[in-house]
Amino acid sequence: MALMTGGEAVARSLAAHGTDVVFGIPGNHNLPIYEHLASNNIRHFLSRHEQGCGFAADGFARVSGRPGVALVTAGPAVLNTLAALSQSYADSIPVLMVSPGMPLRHPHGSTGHLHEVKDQQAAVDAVVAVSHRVSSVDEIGDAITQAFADMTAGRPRPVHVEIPIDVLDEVADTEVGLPLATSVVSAPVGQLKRAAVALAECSRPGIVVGGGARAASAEVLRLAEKLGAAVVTTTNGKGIIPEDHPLSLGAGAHLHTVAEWARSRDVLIAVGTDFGSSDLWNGGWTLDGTLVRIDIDPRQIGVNVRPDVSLVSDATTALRSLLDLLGASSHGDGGKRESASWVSRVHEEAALEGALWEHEMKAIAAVLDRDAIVAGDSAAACYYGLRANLPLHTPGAFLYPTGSGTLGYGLPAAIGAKVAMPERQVVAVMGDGGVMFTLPELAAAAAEGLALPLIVIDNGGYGQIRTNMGLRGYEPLGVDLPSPDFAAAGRALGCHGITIESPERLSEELAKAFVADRPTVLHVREGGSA
Ligand SMILES: Cc1ncc(C[n+]2csc(CCOP(=O)(O)OP(=O)(O)O)c2C)c(N)n1
Repeated sequence: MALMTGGEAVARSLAAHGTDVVFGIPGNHNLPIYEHLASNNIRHFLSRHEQGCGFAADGFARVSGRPGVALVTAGPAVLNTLAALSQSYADSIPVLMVSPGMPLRHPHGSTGHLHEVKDQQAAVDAVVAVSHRVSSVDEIGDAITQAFADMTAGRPRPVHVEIPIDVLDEVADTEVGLPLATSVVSAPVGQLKRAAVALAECSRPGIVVGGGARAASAEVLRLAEKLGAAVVTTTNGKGIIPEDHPLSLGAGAHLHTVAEWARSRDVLIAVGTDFGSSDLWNGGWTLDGTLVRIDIDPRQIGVNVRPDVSLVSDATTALRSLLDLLGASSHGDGGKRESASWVSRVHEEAALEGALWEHEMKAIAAVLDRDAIVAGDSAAACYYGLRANLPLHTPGAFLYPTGSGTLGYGLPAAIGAKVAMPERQVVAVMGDGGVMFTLPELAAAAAEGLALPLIVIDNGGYGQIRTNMGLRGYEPLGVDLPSPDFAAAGRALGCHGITIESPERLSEELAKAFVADRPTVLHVREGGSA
């Protein structure tokens, strides 16, 4: 026990859980927490809008495997984080948002208190897994401990801890929240044996992995090689096996050839994926074989596609058990030959779909390290171009707003990733529409001297929406945006800024940007030059 304010209890409890950086913006109400960040060795990264704090915490979590923390003030600041938290919820990313709330005895309704919201906690609770409002200094440690347990045991999802502003300043004799040991969920042996028998007896196995398999890449690869099974990943699973591996079908789960491949499997094993339409947007898959599904969340395991064998389990644990049960048996060679023909057909379809961005993809690929991290946005260049055409080789290497499709994600998520992994290449790729949602975050990255390239692929507006209006026979409305000079905008915000006229130049400038003293905006006109 020790005497401390609520603000100090928050900072000390975060530090006790390994938090060494928070993405935040200070305001009058959260100052009692700010007072204790430095003394607890917590670095403060100053974002330029609270949505940027949320996205950066998300990017940090995706590449580090540790929860990202956003620290904002009450009211409008909290509301500004909601689209980002909702994105993290959709993609099962562990993000903790810590915020003040109205005083303990604040009545609902309108009293004119600074940053008052009718019901702040209910607003946040609508988009996160759990929002907890503490009512005393004593509760703070436990609330932070519980928040980390929620994010790290079971399905990771965003959580919120709200501390009333009077509690932040109150002094009490209390304890710091310490981490809880959380156990790993594993499937019953009987179910594992059923799955192993199906795999041992099949002749055309296949594997699909989603974000829930990020920590199990070694096991996924071992199983694929043992079975000779090709592996397709969802967008969030991109890179779980190296995409130049002969058994990798890449991340184009929506492609027609992939749906055909999936249908022709006599056993398909799905790990940590929801079969969501934001991945399978061409109408989903029809499966004729046996579906073995591994998911840590019992509420998820039957969603969209009903499994024949369901393994509610942590992915690594279930895959290790299956590998043990399969023992030395292997029917890899025939499978590898069959898989090879699918791999080339899938690559052909992906290349056709991404043809418009072919030169940019090649120019980017030419200068990427094997462990490079790419943050995309809800832009056609990302979902048609780089998702299935830019090979990435490590789990969590592709940051993308899959489920919620929130524009503006790419840049702040890349910032969070670069803060987590300063030694790795990180690049953001965004459309000219989406980049305007979070462009000010460039100033935050510049202030920290991050060597972060931002490639803006400019088609003069909301390209995909323009296309969809055309398909419906509408006159274009609200989709044509006069292109700003993005290179100049970058320079005005403290970055380097370059207008790119050719793919060769993109490779050259990107290579320089990866080692520059600050971020670099690379403005590319869709199809080649600006
Ligand atoms: C926050 C948010 N608002 C609106 C949309 C709807 N939307 C989806 S794609 C798109 C156009 C994006 O334009 P751009 O980033 O330039 O990419 P492009 O479609 O041109 O490739 C819009 C407005 C969205 N996904 N997210």
